[in-house]
Amino acid sequence: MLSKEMIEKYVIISPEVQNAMDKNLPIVALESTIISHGMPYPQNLETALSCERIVRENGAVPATTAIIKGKIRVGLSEDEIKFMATSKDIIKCSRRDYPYVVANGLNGATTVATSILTASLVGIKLLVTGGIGGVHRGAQETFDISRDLQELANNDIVVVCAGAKSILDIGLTLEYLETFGVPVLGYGTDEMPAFFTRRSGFKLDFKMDNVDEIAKTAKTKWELGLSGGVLVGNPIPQEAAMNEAIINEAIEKALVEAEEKGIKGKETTPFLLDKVLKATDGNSLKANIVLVENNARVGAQIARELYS
Ligand code: PSU
Ligand code: MN
Repeated sequence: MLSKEMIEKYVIISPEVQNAMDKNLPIVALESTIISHGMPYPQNLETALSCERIVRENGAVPATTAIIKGKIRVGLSEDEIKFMATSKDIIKCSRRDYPYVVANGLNGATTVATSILTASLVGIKLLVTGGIGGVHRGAQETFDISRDLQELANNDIVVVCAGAKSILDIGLTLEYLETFGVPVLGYGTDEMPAFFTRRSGFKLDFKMDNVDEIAKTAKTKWELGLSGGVLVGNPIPQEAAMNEAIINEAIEKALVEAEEKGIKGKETTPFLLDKVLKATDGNSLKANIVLVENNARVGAQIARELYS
């Protein structure tokens, strides 16, 4: 955690989140890259607001993270969320970009990596996202491994996601997490979910049917001095899950197009997300919204156990 002095210098915590911190109420951090770069307007705005509402309805306080005019923000107002959803000059901000964006008074959307980092600066223990970044397909050649995995490994936080998209190499992503000691818990499943679909074919070691088991695992990890994160794979609700063949075809095509166009680095994930969305006539966007909202609900429930 940052010292009080450094929090004052660099961070603005919203009154609602500050009040929750003072009273030790459950807090759920939410990322902002999904708002600025992961979904089109107006669904990005609607989803960001509905996730905040769902977190509140489930007894926790939402803390959307971002960098606005160089200030690290924990908890945004509705107007600020709208700004993140509509402004064109928002940098997708990973750890590498973070000090530059802050030092130069710029606007940054926090990825899972920098949302974890931001949450940890102020001591928040849980983050909700849609899908995490991971080891990209072909990473053996490109070295493209999302910073999300390292931040997850290095910070004491529970991250709730709907698994990883098969734009990534899910098997290698799980291997990487194992190397860095991150438990991956399947909520009601014994497989790593694949974001748009409930199954990926990759088995998880731990299936948990109750949120208190998840909170207990995280607490035990930290009490034992085993610092670092815990990843929860929460499958998309059955009724919203996509047809596996259709989504896989869209992903394969998007990967070929990215290769042909020479898309690299931080552009890769937003490029693939956009192509998949277009190839599925917007159906993938509907699925995406349902799964994020579902994560917000489960995340708030886990947070309540964590803080109890
Ligand atoms: N996966 C999604 N939607 C997203 C992202 C990932 O299904 O919006 C975003 C998240 O913010 C994640 C980031 O942290 O992309 C990963 O980017 P990269 O692969 O460049 O590390
Ligand atoms: Mn990358």
